[in-house]
Amino acid sequence: MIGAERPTNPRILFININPRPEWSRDKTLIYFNNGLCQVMTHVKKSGYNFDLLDFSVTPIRKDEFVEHISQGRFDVVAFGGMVHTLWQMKEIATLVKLVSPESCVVVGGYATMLEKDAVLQWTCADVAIRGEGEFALVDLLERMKQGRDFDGIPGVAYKDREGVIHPATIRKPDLPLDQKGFPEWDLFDIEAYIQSGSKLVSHHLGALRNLRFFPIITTRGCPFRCTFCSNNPIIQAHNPYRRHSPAFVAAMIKELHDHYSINHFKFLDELSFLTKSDVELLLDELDLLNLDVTFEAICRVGLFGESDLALAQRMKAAGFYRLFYSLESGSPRILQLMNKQISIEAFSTQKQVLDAAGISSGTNVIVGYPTETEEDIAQTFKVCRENAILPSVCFLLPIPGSEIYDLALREGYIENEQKYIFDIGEQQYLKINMTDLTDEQLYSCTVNHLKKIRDALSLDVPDENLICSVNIGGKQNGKKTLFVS
Ligand code: B12
Ligand code: SF4
Repeated sequence: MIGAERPTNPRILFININPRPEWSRDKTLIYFNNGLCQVMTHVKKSGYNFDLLDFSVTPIRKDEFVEHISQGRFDVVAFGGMVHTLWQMKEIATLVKLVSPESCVVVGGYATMLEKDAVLQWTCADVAIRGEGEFALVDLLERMKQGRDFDGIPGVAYKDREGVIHPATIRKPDLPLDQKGFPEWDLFDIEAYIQSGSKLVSHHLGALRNLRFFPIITTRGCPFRCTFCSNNPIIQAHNPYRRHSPAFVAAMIKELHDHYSINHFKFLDELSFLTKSDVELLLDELDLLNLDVTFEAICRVGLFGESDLALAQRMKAAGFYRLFYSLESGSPRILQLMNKQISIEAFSTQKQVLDAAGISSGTNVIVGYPTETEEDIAQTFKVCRENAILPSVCFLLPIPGSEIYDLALREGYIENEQKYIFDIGEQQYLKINMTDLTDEQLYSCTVNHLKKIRDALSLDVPDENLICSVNIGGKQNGKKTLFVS
């Protein structure tokens, strides 16, 4: 409990939630949690010891979890997650407080960005760390050692012993990114992640070679404000778009290559490259490394114009295998409503330039934007068909923080926020239909368009995988389970 007498060396347990509990290292893919790893790295560097329960690598039964908590007598139990994992965070917090009421439950990650201290109101968590967690958590541990409360620690909202919530605004970044250093990847069972990821990526990319895949973070934030994305002005003010220096990224790649034999890197950024100069500067560093590795990264439509073939070819030579850039819609009207700030012509040009350079393209489209008609949807898939690309598809899902979420609230699509958020599910499921079309019309017209593209491209994708390329589990409104039985 906050304010209680504190031990000089808090016993700390980190939990890595598996965002898709139905996924496991054997069945599909588990994604390395770079954010939590970064936090744990800093806590370790600051002189603290801790345990880790990694539900992604080792799913456990509820009774095993309860036993672990009751035996461990932890002073701090810390975990993070997206809004989409709030239901799991709630369940864990409830169990921990039940078994070990004196433990301080600390939560972090995107879920804490919810307004009105929702994460503290709606769960048994004691502390919500809002924004980057590395330094905030260490500040909190220091206060605990001193037996003091958490007032005034930037980004730390908490409940006091009386249950009164002390709010906090989102913490500003503490250091220039490079100064945070590399995550200590082997605080986790990194080999389990490499094995699991490589299997899926090989499947998608068509057995490249003895592939060893790992995701890396090279930037934070995104400067754009698409209306469906949770990147809003408040988050952006505290999580401005920043990039690691090219030298840092290259050194990180070399470290992962030399120590863990990683040879395929996925940049898991919101936006890996904003400008051509970002690309060029990284390529200069990668040229110096001269490693036999491949990459996938994220950019936006419009990065490569007609005159940029040479740059794309240079990227290909450096190992860039695939670039993701989202079209989202083929209807100029809908693109404008989305504030996407791209053009369809630029999408086509970029696809052609990358094709010519031998770089594969991945794109996403969103179906179900307010006012969208069957004609708009047809336009979207026409653009995809003409550009010979089978898109991944999301149905518009109002995510807290986004303009679309506010609209969905205002227009009564979301009646009970708490219930909606705990059951939010994923964008591959049609949850809220904000168009004038019926659910059936939206769904069937999407699938029909996808079938046509698949057939035109002679792709071997079963009907049931056209929207969800892999089974993401957790069916809409289905029963969700956090622990294994
Ligand atoms: C990897 C990833 C995933 C992985 C999960 C990885 C994992 N093991 O958790 C997978 C592929 C499963 C995934 C799925 C989805 N994702 Co995702 N994902 C990401 C991605 C690309 C990278 C995350 C990352 O590593 N960031 C870098 C690290 C350094 O930042 P961070 O995680 O925020 O961590 C910092 C702080 O948040 C905090 N912190 C984090 N954890 C903790 C824990 C503690 C204890 C503390 C104190 C602090 C703390 O400190 C960290 C260091 O500064 C982000 C985009 C991005 N680049 O952030 C999207 C992102 C997080 N995902 C997003 C979305 C929308 C989804 C999906 C809903 C998409 C869909 N299919 O519908 C699903 C939901 C899945 C589910 N069932 O929950 C949104 C978040 C929405 C939100 N507001 O919550 C993001 C921001 C992308 C976006 N711009 O839309 N995702
Ligand atoms: S959708 Fe992509 S480009 Fe748009 S704000 Fe979100 S991260 Fe940035």
